[in-house]
Amino acid sequence: MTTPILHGPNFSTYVRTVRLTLREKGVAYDQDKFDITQGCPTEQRARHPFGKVPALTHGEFCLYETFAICRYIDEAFDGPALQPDDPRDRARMTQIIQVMDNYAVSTAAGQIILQRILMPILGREPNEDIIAAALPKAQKAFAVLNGFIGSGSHLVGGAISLADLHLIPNYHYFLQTPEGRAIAETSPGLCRWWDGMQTRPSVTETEA
Ligand SMILES: N[C@@H](CCC(=O)N[C@@H](CS)C(=O)NCC(=O)O)C(=O)O
Repeated sequence: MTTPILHGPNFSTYVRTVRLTLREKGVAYDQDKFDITQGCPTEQRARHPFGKVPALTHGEFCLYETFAICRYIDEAFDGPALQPDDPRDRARMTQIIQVMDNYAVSTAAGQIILQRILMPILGREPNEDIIAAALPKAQKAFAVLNGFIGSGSHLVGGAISLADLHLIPNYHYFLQTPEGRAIAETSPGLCRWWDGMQTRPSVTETEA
């Protein structure tokens, strides 16, 4: 089989989810790490009409959208299964990923991470009004994610799945903000989950 190529830089949370998936699966890959902060390169726009990262090419096949890419990697390559067999668990995994994308990443954690981490890197002050507006949404979203973990150590069932691999990059950045740490302190499920995740080789090797 041809070696897949991952297009996108390491600092991107979505790119990291694909890297985590490739590493957990044991798939060798090449990476094209252009800097999207300088604008989306023309070649990437040809792969991704919305001008975002990541994209994956595998021979003639080209794919964008992180969940679709991760499912493809899990289903097209040998290695440990990263999606549950049980239809209800698999549906729950998809639900959790959509909760993250729609309620945690774009609306809440994404805003706080952007203001607390990216703005200072760019030499700008964080906008406290944006953070204050995002915080209740982040609290709600992470309370829901904490509830999915319950008394276990994974988001779904007893094994790592694509749901965990979607949460790791955002949670890791979020813990670097005071708001994220405050949420973690009152979320025992998320703390237990992170204790189990943070020492996995896939996680330590993909840290941006
Ligand atoms: N729905 C997309 C979201 C991808 C996304 O938002 N990627 C960010 C980086 S983490 C990006 O490309 N941002 C650049 C931009 O929006 O211009 C997916 O699941 O892959």
